[in-house]
Amino acid sequence: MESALTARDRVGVQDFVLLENFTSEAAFIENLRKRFKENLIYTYIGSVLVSVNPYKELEIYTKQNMERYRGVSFYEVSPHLYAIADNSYRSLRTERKDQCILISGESGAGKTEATKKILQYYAVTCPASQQVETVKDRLLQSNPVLEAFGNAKTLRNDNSSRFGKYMDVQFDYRGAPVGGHILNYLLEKSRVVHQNHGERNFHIFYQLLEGGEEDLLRRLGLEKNPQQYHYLVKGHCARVSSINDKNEWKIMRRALSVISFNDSEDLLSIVASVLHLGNVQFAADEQGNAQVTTENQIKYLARLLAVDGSVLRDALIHKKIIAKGEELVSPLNLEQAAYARDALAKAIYGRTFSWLVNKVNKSLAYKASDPLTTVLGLLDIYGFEVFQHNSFEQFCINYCNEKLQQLFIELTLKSEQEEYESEGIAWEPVQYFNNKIICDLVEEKFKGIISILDEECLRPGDATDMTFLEKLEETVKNHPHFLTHKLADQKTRKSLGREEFRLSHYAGDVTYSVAGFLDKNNDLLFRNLKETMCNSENPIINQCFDRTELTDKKRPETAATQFKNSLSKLMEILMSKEPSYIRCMKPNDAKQADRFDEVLIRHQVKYLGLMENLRVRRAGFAYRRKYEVFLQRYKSLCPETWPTWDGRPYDGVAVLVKHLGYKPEEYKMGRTKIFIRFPKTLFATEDALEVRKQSLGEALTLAVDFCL
Ligand code: AOV
Ligand code: MG
Repeated sequence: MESALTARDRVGVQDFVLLENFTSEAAFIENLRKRFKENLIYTYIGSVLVSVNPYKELEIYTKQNMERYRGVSFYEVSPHLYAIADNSYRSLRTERKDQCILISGESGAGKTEATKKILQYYAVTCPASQQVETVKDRLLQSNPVLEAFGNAKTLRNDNSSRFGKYMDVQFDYRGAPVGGHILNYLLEKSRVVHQNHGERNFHIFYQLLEGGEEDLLRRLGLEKNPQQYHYLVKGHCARVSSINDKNEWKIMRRALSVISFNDSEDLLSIVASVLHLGNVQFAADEQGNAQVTTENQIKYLARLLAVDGSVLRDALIHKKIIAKGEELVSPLNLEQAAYARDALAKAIYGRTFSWLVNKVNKSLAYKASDPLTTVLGLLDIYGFEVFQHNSFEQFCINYCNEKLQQLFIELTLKSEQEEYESEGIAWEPVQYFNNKIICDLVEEKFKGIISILDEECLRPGDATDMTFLEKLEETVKNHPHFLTHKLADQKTRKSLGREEFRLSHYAGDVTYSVAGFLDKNNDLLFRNLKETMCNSENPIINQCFDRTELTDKKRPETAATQFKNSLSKLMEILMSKEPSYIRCMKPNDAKQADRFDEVLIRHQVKYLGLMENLRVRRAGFAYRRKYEVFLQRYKSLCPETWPTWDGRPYDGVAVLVKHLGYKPEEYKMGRTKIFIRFPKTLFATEDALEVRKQSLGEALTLAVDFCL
C-alpha cells in the first residue's frame, strides 16, 4: 500500500489550503499539474471547486459515482462537482435557504458542461414521482434546444454559449424538483449575419440543413448545402469535425417534443427565413436607389414569414419616418438596404430566441398547488474572451465577467469574515485586489463608458463611433484601466489603432475596436420593417413583434443599458442566495487532452484571483473542520476517544489534540469547529493515522481512501 506521504507526492493535495507554501504560485500550479496528470481535474480551495477541462471523457460521471456523493460529508470524498451539487442541495433541504452555484472561467473552460452535469446529478439523485420525472426530463431537455439556437462554434470553443443563462430549479417540500425558470442574457445577434474566419453561425442552421428531412427542406425552400447561404459562409467552416450536426438535429427534435412543443414548423420556418433573407440581393437603379434582384427569395420569405411579399420587398428598400404626424418615405441606397436586411435578420432571430426561452419557461412552470419551498440557481454565462478583433459583444461579455468577479470577491471575503465571527475567532485582515474600479469605469452614471455611449447614441446629428471614442478620451482619460492611441505613451502607442480603446480587465488587457458600437447599441429596426412583421400571420413572429412598439413614443433602452440593468438584477438575485463556486480553467488553447500549458494556466490562476482566494482562505488558518467530523476521522489515535467518545465532540477533540501534542499556537477551538494553523500539523496527524490503520488492519475502515 502506498503511504500517505508518497501518495501526496504523486497526486498533490486535494485542497490548496494544505499546500505548505501557500503563497507560492509555482507550488499552486505544480499541484494542479500533478493532479491533472493523474486525471484528477478537481481541487478545492476550501469550499470553492477549481476544475481543469480534461478535453476527454472521464469515468467520473457514472450513476455509481453520483451515489457515492449523495448525502456524504463534503470533505470525506474526493473533490467533485457532485460534492458541490450535493452540498448545496443539502443546505437547501436542511436550512431551507435558496442556493446558487456560480460557474465561471474563460471561454472553453467547461462551464456549460459543468452546469449540465450538475443538472444530471439532481435528475438522478433527487426524489422522484411520475410528475417529477416529467419536470426532470424537461429541465434536461431544455439544454439541447437552447444550445442549438444559442451556441455556436467560435475560435475558442466548438460549442460556445453566445448567450448568458441563469436557471432556477424549483423544489417542493420533499426536495423534489418540480419546476424551473430560465433568465437569458444578451444573445450575440450579430453572429446571424456575420462570422469571423474559422467561426460558424448558430448550430441550428447547420442542423436543419444537415438533418432536416427532404420533405421539410422542400417546404422551407432550402437546399442541403450550407455554401448556398451567404449567412453561413462568412467564417469558411460550415463543417466541424467535433460536431455531428445530423445527430444533434435528432437530439434537438426529440428535446423539442419533450418540452411539448407543437409549433415547430412555425419555428423552423423562421430559421429558414433568416437564411433566405441573407440571400436577398440588391442592385442600384439609375438614381442609385436599391432594387431587389432576387424575387425568388421574396417569394419564400412571404410564405415562411406569412407576410405580403410586395410589402416586404418595399420595406427592404425604403425607409419610413413619421414627422409631425406625417409619413415620409424615402428610398435606400445599396448600403442602406443591405443594412436594413441584416437588421431584420438579427431582429427576427434575436426575438425568436427570447420567445423560445419563454416557451421553455412555460413548459417548466410549476403547476401544482403545493407551495414551493426553495430554489437552486445555476449560472452559466459566456466566459471572458479576447480575440484578435474585439467589438461591442466582447465588451458586454467581459463586463459581465467583471461583475461576477466582483460578486465573488465580495461574497467570499464576507463569508470568511462571518465564519470567523460566528466561531468567535479574531479576523486578520487581508489585502486583495478589488475590481470595483473597472466595474465603475464601465457602468457609472454620467461618466461610465455605457453612459457616454448612450449619450452619443441619443445625440442627434453627427454622432459616430469616432466621436464616441473622442468623448471617452475626454471623460475618462486619467483612469488607470483605460487607454487609447492618443493617451498612450510612445512605446505602447504602436499597439493601439486610432479606432481602438483598451481596458485593463481583471483578467487581462483587451483592445476594443469602436467600429459598430453605436449601431449595435442603438439596435434599431426601420419602422416599415417593424410594421411588416407586426402584420405577420406566423404566430411566433406575431408574438415577437408587438404593435405597441409602433405607437410607443418613448425611445427603447439601448442594448448596453438593457444589459447593464439585467445584470444588476441578476446580482441582486445571486446576493439573495447562498452561493457556491466552481472556477473553471482550460489547460491549453488547442482543445486537446493531456496537455497542460503552464503559461495559460498561470494566466488563469492570476485573473481568477485563485492565489488571492487562497490567501483569504488561509488567513490565519489552513484547515478547519466541524468537531464531529474531525473526531470521527482521528479518534483512533487516542485511547480516550477510541473506539467511541460519549461526551460532547468539542471535549473529545480537546482531549484528542492534547494527546497528539498540538501546541497552543498551532490551533484554535471555535464554537463548532477546530481551526488548524499549519498544514504540517495536520499532515503529521494524517501520517499517524496511516500507521495506525496498518497496525489495526481491517478493523479500521474509513470513508476516506485518498490522501489529503
Ligand atoms: P464553456 O461553457 O466554459 O465555454 P464548455 O463547457 O462548452 O465551455 O466546454 C468546452 C468543451 O470542453 C466541451 O465541448 C467539451 O468538449 C470539453 N469539456 C468541458 N468540460 C469537460 C469535462 N468535464 N469532461 C470532458 N470534456 C469537457 V463559453 O460557453 O465558450 O464561455 O462562452
Ligand atoms: Mg458555455
